[in-house]
Amino acid sequence: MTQTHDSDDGPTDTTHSTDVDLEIDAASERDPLFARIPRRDFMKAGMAAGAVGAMGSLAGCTGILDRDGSVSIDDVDTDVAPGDLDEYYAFLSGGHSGEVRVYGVPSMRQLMRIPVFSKESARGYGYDDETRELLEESGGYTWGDVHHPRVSQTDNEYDGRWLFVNDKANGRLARIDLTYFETDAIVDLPNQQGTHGACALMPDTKYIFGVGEFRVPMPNDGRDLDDPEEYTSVLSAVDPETMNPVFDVLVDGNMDNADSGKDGRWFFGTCYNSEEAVTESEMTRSDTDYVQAFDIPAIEDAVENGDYEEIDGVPVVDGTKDSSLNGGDSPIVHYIDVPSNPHGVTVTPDGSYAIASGKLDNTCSVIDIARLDEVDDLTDAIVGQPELGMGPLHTRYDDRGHAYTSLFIDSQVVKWDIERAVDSEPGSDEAVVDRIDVHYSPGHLNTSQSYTADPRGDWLISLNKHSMDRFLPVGPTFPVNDQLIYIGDDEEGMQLVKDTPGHPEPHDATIVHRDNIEPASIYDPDDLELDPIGLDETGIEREDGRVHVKMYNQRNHFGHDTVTVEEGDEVTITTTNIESAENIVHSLAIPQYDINVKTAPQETREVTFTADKPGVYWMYCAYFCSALHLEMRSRLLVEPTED
Ligand code: RUQ
Ligand code: CUA
Ligand code: CA
Repeated sequence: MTQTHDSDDGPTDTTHSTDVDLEIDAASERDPLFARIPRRDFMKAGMAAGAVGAMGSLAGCTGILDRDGSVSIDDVDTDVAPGDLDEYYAFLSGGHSGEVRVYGVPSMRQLMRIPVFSKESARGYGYDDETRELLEESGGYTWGDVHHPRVSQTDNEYDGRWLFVNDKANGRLARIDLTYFETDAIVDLPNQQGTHGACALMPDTKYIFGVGEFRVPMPNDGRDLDDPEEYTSVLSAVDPETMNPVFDVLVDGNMDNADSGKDGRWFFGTCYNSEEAVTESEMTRSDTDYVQAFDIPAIEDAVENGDYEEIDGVPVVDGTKDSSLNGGDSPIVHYIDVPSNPHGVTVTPDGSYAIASGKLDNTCSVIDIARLDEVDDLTDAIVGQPELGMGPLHTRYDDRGHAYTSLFIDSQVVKWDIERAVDSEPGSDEAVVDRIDVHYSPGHLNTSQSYTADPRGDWLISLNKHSMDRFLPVGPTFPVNDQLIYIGDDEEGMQLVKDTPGHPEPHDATIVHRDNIEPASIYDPDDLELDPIGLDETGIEREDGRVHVKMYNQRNHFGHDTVTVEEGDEVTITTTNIESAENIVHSLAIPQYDINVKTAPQETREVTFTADKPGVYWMYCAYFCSALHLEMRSRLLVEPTED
């Protein structure tokens, strides 16, 4: 989604304007997407704003026209006092920074950053041998584009084991171990470029799915370069334990976002490029695109029966419309026509509906999952299509039957009643119960425990792409704005609680109750590959130009005061933090050798380098650990070779 705006535009607060035409003109100037929405939809948007304005005067409902974006938070206990802990973890994707960020909710304090696809010196990630190999063996790229963090579940409840994220840039999925809050596996999906959605099959995280957005030839080895009809897009299933690909499903069109049903059978994806086109104007030509509904057990049967072609080591099952596997009574992929270019799709907490957001259409489509087996015409499974506002992108849930949809163009979050949407006419806005302005242009939003069968319905984070006037200016690259909204009071309506500036660029978040996560505070050496180096196990071993330095580290020294090697030696240093007290982290930094390896208590890491620069190098601890932190240093002497 790109947006252009004139620098003197300022924020366009559409809900405060009474002149509908004016607000549309301002918005269409800012957003080329806007200009493409048919005029009738502009009128509908105007009408919708009017209708909600009227509703705002009803007793007990805070109208949007009263909102100025700085709602009083008197009634909401949002403060987490110094020394108090948050109730929730929020895992935010880091977009093209290649990392994941951990926030506390409701404080919105940033607690930790977890590097995934990019090196990060403070965590030593990409600097020790193991994490360097992880990055190298998964393609050797220096960055990734993380959009969608999903926490593993057992029985449709977050189980705190793993967090999975995608790399849209290089077609990868990664796994973060939530005991240690660190990346422990990355898989490069062989037949997929532009892995967008990252989701798991529920209720028990049987597979992780990479959702292939970019259509490319398969294999993408130089064939069919300019032959777009030969390009393909696949859904890739990965085993969460081994992180190995299990199967791919070839689809018509492409895939964008996705979500799982709750009972292990259905998996849903959106497709905005049913045109199978390569330009933006062609991709928006058709009036309809699809929601794809994958019947996972039927796909597993096809794999079992050998109904696949193996490409790049992965069984690829043909799920295109013309496939014989889609011919009979139980197709493996259902293609449900929905209005042009849908974006997000999520399944309601009770597993009844898959709700796809319209993006170019002002509605969401509510698909009754049980009807997929019953209807002849799949569009008959669409049982509701509420009019919500302009640019609906993503939808999440509370515990009271409401859905919350982000409106990119209207810069709002709209709250609506799911059953009321089913009961009302398609295109009516009767289901809307509340709207709130956000600042500005929300992509994703998320609510506490939203992907589970049991959302909490108290907090919502709106992840806004633009922040215009919300923060002190910091030059032409603006922070994004992650806003915290309290949704726990249906009478008062949604209340904006906090603005949180963010580094580019979170897309999505998963908000998990702290009871569902059990992080370790020191390492269990049994969980690590390397054997620890204890107090009596230091040593320097030398064999054929290879030097192995074994040393521990603790307050305030390393296991060797001096390490002497020869120019050209290949040196491996194994270092164990032998502290048993929590929170005492050390690092091994070696100047001019580009090394900074972190070790937390009971952690062992290894780093290998060629000692190609003769001289004296002060190996030191870069992690502030104690009063004698500065003194925690030893010499690496690299003796010049004699000619
Ligand atoms: S998708 S908001 Cu990955 Cu909506 Cu970005
Ligand atoms: Cu150890 Cu600073
Ligand atoms: Ca399209």
